[in-house]
Amino acid sequence: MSNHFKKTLFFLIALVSVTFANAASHTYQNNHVNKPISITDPWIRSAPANAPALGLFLRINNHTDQELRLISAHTKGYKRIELHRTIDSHGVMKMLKQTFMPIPAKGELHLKPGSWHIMLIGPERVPSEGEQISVNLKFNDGSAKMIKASVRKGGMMKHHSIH
Ligand SMILES: [Cu+2]
Repeated sequence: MSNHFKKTLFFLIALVSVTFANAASHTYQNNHVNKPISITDPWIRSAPANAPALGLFLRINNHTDQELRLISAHTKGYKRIELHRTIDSHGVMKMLKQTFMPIPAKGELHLKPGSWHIMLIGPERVPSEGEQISVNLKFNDGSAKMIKASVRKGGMMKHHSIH
């Protein structure tokens, strides 16, 4: 084997190894990117037939190392849908409209009564307990997630009538 040929062969082997290593890390990254966000236990609190609005709650987990934001929620049969946060302002519970909900890097945002929630306002028909409602959630990274929230009884939320 000529010296030149040996060098070329060595170079080719090195090149192939690097290519394989890249392919492997790519696969890993893609798998990771496939699931940047996971949603658990989406539910809607059951309400009387004349209720002006319904609360939607869930847990959102961010598996990336950057903050993600929930920017909107969409479903049929409501006048509008808003992102809300209930805060305690000098002993008075107030519901404030938010432009987004931050989900911390490698962290969780728990939407629950008395805290962050999605407000389904002006229902054409208030859904009954046990019904499942499809809701599409949109995030600032351009991704969207379709969830199915089941309607069930929930704990009391100190009430306020902003709607
Ligand atoms: Cu609200």
